[in-house]
Amino acid sequence: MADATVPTRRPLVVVANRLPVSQDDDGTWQPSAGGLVTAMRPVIEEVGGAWIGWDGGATGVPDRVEGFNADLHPLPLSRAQIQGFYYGFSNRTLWPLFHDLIRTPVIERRWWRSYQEVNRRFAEEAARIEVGGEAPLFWIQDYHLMLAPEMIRALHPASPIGFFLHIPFPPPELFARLPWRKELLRGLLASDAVGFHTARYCDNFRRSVSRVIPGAEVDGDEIVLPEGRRVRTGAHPISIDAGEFSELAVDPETERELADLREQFAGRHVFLGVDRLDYTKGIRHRLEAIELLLERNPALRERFAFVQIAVPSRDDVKEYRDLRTSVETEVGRINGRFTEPGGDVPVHYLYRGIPKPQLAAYYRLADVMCVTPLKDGMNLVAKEFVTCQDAGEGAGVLLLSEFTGAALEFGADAVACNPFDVEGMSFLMETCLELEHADRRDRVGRMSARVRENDVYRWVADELSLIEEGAAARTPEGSGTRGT
Ligand code: GDG
Repeated sequence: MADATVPTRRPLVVVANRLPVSQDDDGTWQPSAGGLVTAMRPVIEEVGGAWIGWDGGATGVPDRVEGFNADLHPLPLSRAQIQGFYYGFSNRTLWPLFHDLIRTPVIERRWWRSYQEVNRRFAEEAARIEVGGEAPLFWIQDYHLMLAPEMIRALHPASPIGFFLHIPFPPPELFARLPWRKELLRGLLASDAVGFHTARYCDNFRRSVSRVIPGAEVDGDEIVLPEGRRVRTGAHPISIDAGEFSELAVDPETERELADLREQFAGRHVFLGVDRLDYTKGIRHRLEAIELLLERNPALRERFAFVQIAVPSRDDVKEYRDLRTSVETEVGRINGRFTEPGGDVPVHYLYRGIPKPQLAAYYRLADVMCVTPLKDGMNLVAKEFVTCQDAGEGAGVLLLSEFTGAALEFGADAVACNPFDVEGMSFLMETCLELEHADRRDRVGRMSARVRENDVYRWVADELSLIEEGAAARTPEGSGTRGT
């Protein structure tokens, strides 16, 4: 854990699409394994607080779980709200629009109404929260809840409010296509601070504000609204708990899994992909590049395996079902083309999530990790890979799309690729195999050091500091103008 102190003494209320708990097969509830929850645990341990999230259809969510010092506020949603707010506006309108229109965003007024209605429900739940005497700090997460800051502000005028966007913020020309662009920006601008992964997304947001909100001006990192209130913006790349992944990488269970995998893939160059099955992740383009690689290099075919772990995602949405069909068709085609009788298939496709020790074993096994999204806010898989490789003294190569947030952090230590250039990507796959061992090892070491320095605890600390600073400037004693 990087050296970061907790920058707030207030109770923390996280408002996110999902709750931070999950249920085991035996029915017991525990904190979820995701990065956001891991990062928040130590902070919440110290200051206490609450977490508001959609219950995901689960019943019997407890008020609290062991090991997580926050009251849980599960929100049930109706079937119509799940369709309109979640699958509709969040995942068929905002998701493609914010990922550079890789698919065409669908504009539906009834989804927008549902989005407003559900954001209001989150805000009303926030208004009910009682966490001791001091005004809590509200931290709202991600694109599902962009209206919530304004709605919460109306109910909690004194509280610091912050928002963090986990996906890219698009350039103003693309954002302008949304009929409700002004409403979304007004929703966000009620925050004291709005955080993004990269300076580019931050800049896109500020430029959209100055185009769309009459009288709003950009002053350095701040936005000055017509009424004089200032909103901070900041670029804080999310990360992982590097210590946890370093330990996991050499855990006895991981070592056992790794020994099995090494036996199974003996004598082969292993290429790996780990993604939610999402059209932003560039899985189709990656498969096409692999096909070209094998086509050009007959001698490689017997010494090659590509493992794609594809975690099922949003399969209620047509675009995702279509993607699954096309990926599986492509896998079948490549295997049909290059498998020899009695030989192994070149593409091993797993349509499921796997347990963490097995995931860490794959990260250690891989000679080339293919992180090739067409667009990705950050991409934590890249950070997990270099951390596990380094802990296991590996020399795996990271092939990394320049359209990920992570590319900015790793610079030339990753092999940068443009996934739209499929043929170019297939040549870079060869380059990855040609790098000297010492060079590969040095690259892994440098990338892993960067993840350690900028781990997820640093991200939380930086974000909370920005929110506290923004709120301090809004109060009468602060330097800024008093706000709403
Ligand atoms: C969004 C943004 C941003 C994957 N397969 C398995 C598994 N995973 C875990 C990985 C990683 C996480 O899922 C995926 O995180 P990513 O960052 O790669 O991608 P998104 O889900 O699209 O996340 C993204 C992120 O939010 C955070 O702000 O980086 O840009 O799109 O942690 O380890 N975990 C297990 N088994 C699997 O098979 N256990």
